[in-house]
Amino acid sequence: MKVLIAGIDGYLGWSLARWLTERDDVEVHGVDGLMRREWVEEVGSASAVPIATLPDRAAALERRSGGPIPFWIGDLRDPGFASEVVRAVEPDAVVHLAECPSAPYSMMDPDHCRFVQTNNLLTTMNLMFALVAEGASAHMVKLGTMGEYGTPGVPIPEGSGWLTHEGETAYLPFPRQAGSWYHWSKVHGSNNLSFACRLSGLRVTDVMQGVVFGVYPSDGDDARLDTRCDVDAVFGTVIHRWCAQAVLGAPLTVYGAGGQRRGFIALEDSMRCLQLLLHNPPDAGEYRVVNQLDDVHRLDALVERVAAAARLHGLAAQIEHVPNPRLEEEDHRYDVASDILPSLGYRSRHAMDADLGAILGKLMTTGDRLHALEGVLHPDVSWVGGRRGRPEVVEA
Ligand code: USQ
Repeated sequence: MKVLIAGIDGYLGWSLARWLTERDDVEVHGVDGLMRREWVEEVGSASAVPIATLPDRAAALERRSGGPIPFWIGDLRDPGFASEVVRAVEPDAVVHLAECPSAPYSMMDPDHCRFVQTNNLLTTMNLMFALVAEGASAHMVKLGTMGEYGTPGVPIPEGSGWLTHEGETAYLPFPRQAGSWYHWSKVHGSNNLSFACRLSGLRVTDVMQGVVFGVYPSDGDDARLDTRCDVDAVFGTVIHRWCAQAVLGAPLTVYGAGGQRRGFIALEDSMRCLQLLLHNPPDAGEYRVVNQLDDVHRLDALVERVAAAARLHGLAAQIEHVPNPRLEEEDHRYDVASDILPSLGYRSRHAMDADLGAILGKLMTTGDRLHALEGVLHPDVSWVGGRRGRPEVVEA
């Protein structure tokens, strides 16, 4: 199988390139505009784990796997470029991870909202039309998000459900209630893909993924193979941030009351799921929605678990509730159906405490690099006020 990974330079994209070349008989090709590096730099941050350039990573992976990892560098917002790549690679599947993944980034101001939505919608649309032009036989695995559903207060089905209105019942897409401009960009992309399947016979798996955490298992031999790990308040996801705060001796920040519930999945399990979906494509014309998460955790319980793991590493982890910069419910129900992946044979293999230990261990080796990120850990993007900016340091 020939797989094109769009967004091969990102946290998930690079992990997937490694996973498929090291554990599967799959020919991996990649495309990336290297924008994630620029966005993170724009907010004054960097990956806490140092990462090599894409050519260096690919060279290291080629050496490891023995086969070439061809990649293209370019902007998938350009329809000509997207078509050129798809035409040249002739993939059996495209894993589309080439979107801006940050809710806070999209909430900074109207320009960042416009950027995130146009970027995410155009890359999806361009890949979609490129696949249709090539006959629509390739399978697109598109990364959506569990955040598309929001927290509706009733059980969340896998994409669609039986909905009753005025006494009549029909099987319909479940209403989406996203909580940031970024999460809405994913909803709009989902709608477009669902229509493209009906219209053009495209086959799509739209992955509603929970919050991913973890560092890629390191063999300790070639640091160029490492995947990124962001911990700042804009691009860092919550578990990575708490681990970084613990290592730095800063309080672990819980936004608001802490009764928020989210679905989480370990990086390796996320890779396992994507691999399984690639090997089990939907029929031509089918738009398949998959909820990809393992455990649902309440944040106030989860933070205790991260703090306990940190204490085992000799770190004095304190917990602090800070005013919530987001507009989100802080105590709610979260019952999510996730049946398709288990029906394909998926079983989670991760042990959360071991994964937390691995993240903490990795961050503890980063030394000055992590300390340099101390200033970008505190949330400075508010859902209602945009980017507040950090307080200026006044020289005496
Ligand atoms: N949170 C804290 N403290 C922090 C950071 C976050 O309490 O220091 C809280 C947030 O308020 C939120 C939860 O933790 O309730 C998750 O926040 P997050 O920043 O880890 O995740 P989120 O912004 O929802 O987005 C992340 C990824 C995104 C993916 C999504 C899956 O960045 O790409 O789509 O997780 S999900 O959350 O299921 O929608």
